[in-house]
Amino acid sequence: KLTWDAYYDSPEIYAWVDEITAQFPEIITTQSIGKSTEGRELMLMRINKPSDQQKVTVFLNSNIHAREWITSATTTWIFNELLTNEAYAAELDKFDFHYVPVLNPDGLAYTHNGDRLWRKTLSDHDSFWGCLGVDANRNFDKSFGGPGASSDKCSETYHGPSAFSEPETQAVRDYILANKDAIKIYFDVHSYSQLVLLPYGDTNLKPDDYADLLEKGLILENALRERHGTDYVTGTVPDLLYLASGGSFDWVKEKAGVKYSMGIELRDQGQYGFLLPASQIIASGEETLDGFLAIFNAIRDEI
Ligand code: 0X9
Ligand code: ZN
Ligand code: ZN
Repeated sequence: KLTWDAYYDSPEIYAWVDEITAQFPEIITTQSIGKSTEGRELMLMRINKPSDQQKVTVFLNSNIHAREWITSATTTWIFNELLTNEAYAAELDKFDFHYVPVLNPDGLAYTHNGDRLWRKTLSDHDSFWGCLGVDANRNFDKSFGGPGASSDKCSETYHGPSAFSEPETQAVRDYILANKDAIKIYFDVHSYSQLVLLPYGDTNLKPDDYADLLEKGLILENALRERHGTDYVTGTVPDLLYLASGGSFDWVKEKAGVKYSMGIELRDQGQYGFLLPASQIIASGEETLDGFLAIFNAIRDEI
């Protein structure tokens, strides 16, 4: 039972998915989009409420990086709230959601029972030193192996032996390519630093439609700040962090053609970092839901 006053591993998160799906069978369907290296299900929720209105489809994934526990905590809170709080009923008439709560369940399990600060997947690519895992957010086929990724199998940012070497990134690729005409918005949820991340990550060049992305990113930033005064900053990955090739939202924008393809780095700014107290989950959920609804509606108004 998720109570959002603690952090959970994928079995508890998937139990919540099953429970809420049973509660709203006419709105939610679930499907497996693949299996992780260790055989865990990569579960996707489709939230599709029958409605007369023109819907905009949003794809969102969290916990691509294992140690970023606040990401699945925040997104499960958000979808639980959207589904159970009547105040948001009208929002479900406007948006369909394709949601992967845990993209890296092997890594997440390892952060619960082995190394709390593990980031990568747990695939075995025959490292001489026995190092495991690939940084799934360096494994997408956009500037694969370029700046900000490592060829060292023991590195935290190891890009993998080839683009899409990981079953977790293959699953996202295949699902998005199969649904790319429907999907209008893609969000990759990370922590920490309180940033709205815009493409690209692999180059200092900005996309041609960067002004549109920046305008929407600022809408998210400002709506999020209103709830609890939490300060976020909006910009491209290299402007705010560093160059990072092979990232998910770069591939989704450039190769799948999803215009509004971006990321967010949730709380905090480094005081607790990845070890953010669970007492902040609900506030993170509240402010991030406000921000997401503001940006989703702004994009929908434009489409
Ligand atoms: O380095 C990353 O993958 C992300 N930061 S984190 O501290 N959560 O690891 C930034 C996202 C970069 N996104 C793309 N390059 N598309
Ligand atoms: Zn991350
Ligand atoms: Zn609050």
